[in-house]
Amino acid sequence: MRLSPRHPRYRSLRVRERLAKAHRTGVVVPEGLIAHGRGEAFDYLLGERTSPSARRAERAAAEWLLAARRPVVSVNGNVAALAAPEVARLAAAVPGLAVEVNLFHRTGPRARAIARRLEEAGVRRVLGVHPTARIPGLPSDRARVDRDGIYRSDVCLVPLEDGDRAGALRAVGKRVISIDLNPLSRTSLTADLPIVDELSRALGSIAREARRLRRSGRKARLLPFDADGALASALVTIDRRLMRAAARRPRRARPRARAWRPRSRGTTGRTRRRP
Ligand code: PTJ
Repeated sequence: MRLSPRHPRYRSLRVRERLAKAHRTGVVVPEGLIAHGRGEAFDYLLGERTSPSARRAERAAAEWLLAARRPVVSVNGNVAALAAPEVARLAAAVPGLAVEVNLFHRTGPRARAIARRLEEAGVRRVLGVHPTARIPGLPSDRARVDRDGIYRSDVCLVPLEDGDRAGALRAVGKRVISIDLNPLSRTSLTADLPIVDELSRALGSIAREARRLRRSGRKARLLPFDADGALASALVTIDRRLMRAAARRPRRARPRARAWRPRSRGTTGRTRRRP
């Protein structure tokens, strides 16, 4: 199907098209399409732009990744399909950032296809295709990780994560940065630094902030972050937007009600009996 750039939802339709194609090539699982729909709904409610609070979280995330001894970004099918170039740019902006494939619905061919996609986008070394260690306390395939990547990392960036793994990573002492448009998801509630923003916007912004910080020459630090405040702020943004939309409703043009007239006898062929 040819999409017109004049369509009001052109960008969103293009993204969907990209995901559907990635599903056909085996990079994205059907569950990933559903997850995207949920993300889209929250992005709609958040105004489809990065809020000032999300921007602050992205700045803090850049600082954490630069201050980390062994930072890592975890990549699943949706992330590879939607933002492989942004992952490559982030890896270039944060020296030592490991890029690791980590899948909930894991198969060898999928892991290899995702790694290929990342390499084509410019990532030099992709970990996680042949997992060499396990995160304890996780029953899913998400537990299978690379010893040189997630296993030894101190700061993990986990976009579009599930709550169980975010919890398991924290339980083994890692600092978890999440990217998830749903401020009520278990991942957002569990992460040390939840970023409530769309994936490509968030990754792009973290890379920009990391470059800026490096240029400034200031030493990056693992500063405390108010996770509850960031989530509350996202909920307030949604609440305000809904309240504003509700207040606008009565001013919308409504079709004028037509005055009721009894049907003439001729139209239906039925006559009404008088009592
Ligand atoms: O590729 P796999 O096998 O590892 O599977 C990946 C999925 C995404 C299917 C798996 O991780 C999953 O089931 O995720 P969940 O539990 O549905 O969580 C995904 C979260 O990401 C949801 O809370 C969505 O709101 C959010 N989300 C979806 N798309 C975006 C997003 N957040 C930011 N940007 C998006 N584009």
